[in-house]
Amino acid sequence: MSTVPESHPRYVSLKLRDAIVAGVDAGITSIHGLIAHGRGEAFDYLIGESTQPFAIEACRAAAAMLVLAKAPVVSVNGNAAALVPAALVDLVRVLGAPLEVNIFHTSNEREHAIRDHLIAHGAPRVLEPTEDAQLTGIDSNRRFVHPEGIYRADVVFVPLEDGDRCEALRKIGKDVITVDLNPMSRTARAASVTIVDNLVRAMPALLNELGAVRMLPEDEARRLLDAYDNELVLEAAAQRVRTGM
Ligand code: PTJ
Repeated sequence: MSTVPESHPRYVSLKLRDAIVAGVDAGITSIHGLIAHGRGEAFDYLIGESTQPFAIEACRAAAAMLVLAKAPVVSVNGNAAALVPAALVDLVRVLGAPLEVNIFHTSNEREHAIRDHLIAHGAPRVLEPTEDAQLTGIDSNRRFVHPEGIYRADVVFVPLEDGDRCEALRKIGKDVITVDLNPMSRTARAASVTIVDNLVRAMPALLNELGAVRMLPEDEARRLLDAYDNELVLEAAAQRVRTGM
């Protein structure tokens, strides 16, 4: 681990790098995850490294979607597991939903390591991919899912998604909530709700909105979700990237 002093102006960003590097060292995060993180950093820098109103709006809609879901599931890859394991566990505890390990870069060892890491953080139930249930329209390792998780889910929360699977999940009728710092990515555009924010800030914001939305009557949560427009949110995020406003 680096010995970055707290007074360093890039302290938080450097600590996040440490977390991703530690994930790679622990066999949780793919080496490619370092590159993905760097892409995220660049966009985070452009949006001002803070949670913007368009992200809060998306978190509120995501909370409504999760509260209204019949069978929600939280899909976890190597980057998410390294950055926010405890918050992912908090989320599934509130929802009574399973966590499901689902990674792009094929590795059984890494799947088990992610599962064990989540369990060590208190996860009540962690599903792993199976060959019994496969998603259609996707060729990567991400097609292998669990019959009681992603396969039967109506809403999939999947931070740092890849565009292919997001599109495939939407095509088979599932709603997808993603967290992606790039508002122009294929995932961001294909998802039902896109939270354009760093995952480490998006998780507490989502949990906060979930606390409030859970208290609403069902029809109010539905109204909130119906009024949400992901295209407008992405437009606001893209404008922030382009202009800083
Ligand atoms: O563990 P695996 O095998 O499933 O691999 C996971 C990664 C993330 C390596 C894989 O899904 C991948 O290659 O992702 P991409 O296609 O590089 O996309 C990553 C997206 O996430 C990019 O649009 C980044 O801007 C964004 N991103 C990176 N870090 C963060 C982020 N978005 C939110 N919060 C972050 N911390």
